[in-house]
Amino acid sequence: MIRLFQTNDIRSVTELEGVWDFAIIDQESDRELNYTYRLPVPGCWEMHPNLLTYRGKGMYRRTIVTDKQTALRFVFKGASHTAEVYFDGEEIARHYNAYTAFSAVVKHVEPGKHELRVMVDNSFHENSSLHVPNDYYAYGGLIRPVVMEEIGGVWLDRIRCTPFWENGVWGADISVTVHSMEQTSGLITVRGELAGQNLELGTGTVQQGEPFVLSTRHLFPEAEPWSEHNPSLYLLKAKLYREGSVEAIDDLNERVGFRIVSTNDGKIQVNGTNVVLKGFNRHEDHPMAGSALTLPLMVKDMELMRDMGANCVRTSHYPNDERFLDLCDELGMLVWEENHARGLSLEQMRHPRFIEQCEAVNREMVEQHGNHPSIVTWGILNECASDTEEGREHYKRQLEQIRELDGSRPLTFASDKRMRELCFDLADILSFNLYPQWYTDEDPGELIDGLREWAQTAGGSGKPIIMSEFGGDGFYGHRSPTRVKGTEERQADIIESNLAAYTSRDYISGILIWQFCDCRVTEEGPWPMWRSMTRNSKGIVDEYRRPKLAYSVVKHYFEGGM
Ligand code: ADA
Repeated sequence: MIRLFQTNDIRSVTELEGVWDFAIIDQESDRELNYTYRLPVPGCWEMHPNLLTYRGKGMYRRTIVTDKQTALRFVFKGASHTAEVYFDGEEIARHYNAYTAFSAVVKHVEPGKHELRVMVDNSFHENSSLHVPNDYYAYGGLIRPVVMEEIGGVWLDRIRCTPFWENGVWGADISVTVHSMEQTSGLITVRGELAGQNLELGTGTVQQGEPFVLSTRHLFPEAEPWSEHNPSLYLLKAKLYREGSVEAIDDLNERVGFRIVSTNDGKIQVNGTNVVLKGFNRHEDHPMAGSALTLPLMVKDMELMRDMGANCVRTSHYPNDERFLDLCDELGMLVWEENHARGLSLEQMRHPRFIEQCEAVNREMVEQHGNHPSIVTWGILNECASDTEEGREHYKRQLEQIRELDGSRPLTFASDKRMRELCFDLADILSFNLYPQWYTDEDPGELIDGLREWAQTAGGSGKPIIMSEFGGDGFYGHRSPTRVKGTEERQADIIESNLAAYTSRDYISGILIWQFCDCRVTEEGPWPMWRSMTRNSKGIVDEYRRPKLAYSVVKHYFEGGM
């Protein structure tokens, strides 16, 4: 399934879901060995018994059949993590980063059979600055849907809809990006439909190769707002016409909601009402699926989080599958979505590709996910070198980039730097990753009171505060009256003392537990030495989603209201 709503009524769209041929690429010769495997797409190759820990390159292959001359656009929602795409042997796309989509167009496709091959690499190669050995697993494969679309000479690439509230009426800034592959420029018109209104989205002349953007502003007096408790969604339908023609030649649907997010007086507001985010950090990980969670598994995660009373999820530490974000939109789950970077040292941030790779993921994240009303904040660079002047330059540059791409959401980053933090003045929300009672013996309440006071003088005055990570390991089934570290009892104690402290402090606008479920970590680097069972076991449910003792503690505090 591509999305939880229909993305097109006119354009022919086929999900290339199925079992594809797969060959390991030999490290020495850099050529594919025999296609001995048949792997599911979407999927992670680690789910195959021979590839449980395979790190390297692999080639996916399948046949495409067309019965007419056409142009094809392939959309890869997620290839983990470096990809090259070949159509009939010709390279048509390259992409880095597992967690954002990319596409490629083949202009002339003759009727008949064609070969689509995708090289995927999950090795920590020298050009990879963000996928590095880490406290989560870098799986291999086509982990998200692959889509094939038939397009004409002119086509709609994307729609962006940014809602606003002005003089007591809802409105939206809508922009549509059109592409042309035709040699002659042509006049086109885009018309749309949203919230029961017909819209003129603009007219203009498109030129070959240059993306053409039409921007308009509309009011929707009848629109119902989207909120946590009443997540009203609307289909925004856009249709593309050639000048003088009554038949649309292409179309694109997006699903949007009317809501605004602000920060004021140390609080976060959705539609002007203060909200407290309570929920989880979540990795896309499951022993039976890797990072390619199926829709039922996503729904299960959502049900468990909601059962505990959560209203928020942080997509730690990368942009998530669109279908999960669609679910959040439908259920009124508030989302902190963040770019892809976890715990990079200054030295790692000096990687020659770091700036370019971060900028790409930031742009793709905002362009691809900007229409989800559930996303209330964008985050960047979890626990990177924000305590150095050089690191600060990166935070500044990236926050500016995202603000330019989307001025409608507050920005944040999760810091573990305590009083060494140098970047709080750059963000709209202050987010603290602290692990009192686990990595230290500190009292959670006293710790955050002290840091809050300090932050007022360090660029954070008047800004909302989120406890973005806290928790401790609890090994599922390891119970003992000693309550030593690692037991489920001790984990429940740690969660309890943290939640008691944070829920009783009015100035806290967000409480996000590390983490929802246990996750696999990489065997490379120091991780297996630091993480028993090569797993981060701070989940409130284990990797199979079995609740630990802390589950009922969380439910008690989150459901108790705050
Ligand atoms: C960090 C980090 C998480 C995880 C966590 C932990 O704060 O952001 O990815 O590594 O600590 O378990 O220690």
